[in-house]
Amino acid sequence: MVVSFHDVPIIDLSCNKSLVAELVVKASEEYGFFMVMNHGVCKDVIDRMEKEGLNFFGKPASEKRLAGPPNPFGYGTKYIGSNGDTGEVEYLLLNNNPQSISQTSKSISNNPKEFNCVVNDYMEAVRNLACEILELMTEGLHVDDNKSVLSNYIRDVDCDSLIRLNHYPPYKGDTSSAPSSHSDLDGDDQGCDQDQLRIVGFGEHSDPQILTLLRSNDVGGLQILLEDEMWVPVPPDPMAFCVNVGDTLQALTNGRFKSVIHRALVNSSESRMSVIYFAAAPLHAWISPIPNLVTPQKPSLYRPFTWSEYKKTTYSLRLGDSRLDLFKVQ
Ligand code: GA4
Repeated sequence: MVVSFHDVPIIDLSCNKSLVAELVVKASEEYGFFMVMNHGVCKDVIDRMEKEGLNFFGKPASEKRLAGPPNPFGYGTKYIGSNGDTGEVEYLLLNNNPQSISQTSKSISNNPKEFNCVVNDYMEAVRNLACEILELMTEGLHVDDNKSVLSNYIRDVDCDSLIRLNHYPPYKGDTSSAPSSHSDLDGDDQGCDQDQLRIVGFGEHSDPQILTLLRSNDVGGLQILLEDEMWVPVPPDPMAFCVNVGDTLQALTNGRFKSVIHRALVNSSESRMSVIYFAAAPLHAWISPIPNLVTPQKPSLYRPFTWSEYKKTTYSLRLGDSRLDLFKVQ
């Protein structure tokens, strides 16, 4: 079977802290993915961000194009990265620090000041949540007296984090041109609702950063790939955040956590919008495993690298390429 009903881990952050820390570690080891409930991010902050996204994507194409191209920030459609990847998606890539009213914000919103304020508030709230999750991970791994050993990377003022808004309009195109050559899309429809098409909105990949926090409206489409090559649909839940382990966290944990391969399929009747926060280290930061996770039995899997070096490699490759393998110790 290709796509299955399978429970993805859902963790209630309001439960007992040491239990939560254990669950977070277990999910990061087994799936590289989990959902969090009772996360403490204010509904108003989420709603304002969602509204800005809907306002923007609701504009005529000619107006949206004025906010592009997305290099490195701004509006893009269909083309993902610059090495030939495409998808049925339009998106906005936003800077970590939109304090100053950039040219991009001016072309995104009629009220760029308000837009920047909304993005700043969202960024701060999700950064705090990401720090809390990284600290739970350190606690659950029992590796370091300094509980901030991971969260310090993304708390740094120079961190290279970013926000991405993805919009998948209902797909009205020719579904007979579905990627039938992708054997993984050929299976039965289990796990997909009726409107879920086998058209790829955003192709399979892992995230290069440390941690990803994704929130979407109540339309499904996100799927994660399990180790046994099974695609598992993630149930849409606007109240939850989906958490992905990124490649950098896989390296920092010496391979103990797995960066999750995921993709997004499109829907025939409803549009899906997701807001994604990618928590990254500063460009100059060195990425090498937490010392306690390196032992004679488990020597370093990857050579040390800077985030800048990893990012450069990532952007020189295709979406679905496995880049971390290039950093393996021979
Ligand atoms: C995947 C995760 C983030 O969305 C992103 C993407 C980036 C882009 O869209 O420009 C990349 C992709 C992502 C990995 C490989 C390269 C770069 C597109 C692409 C083909 C913003 C990121 O950091 O890496």
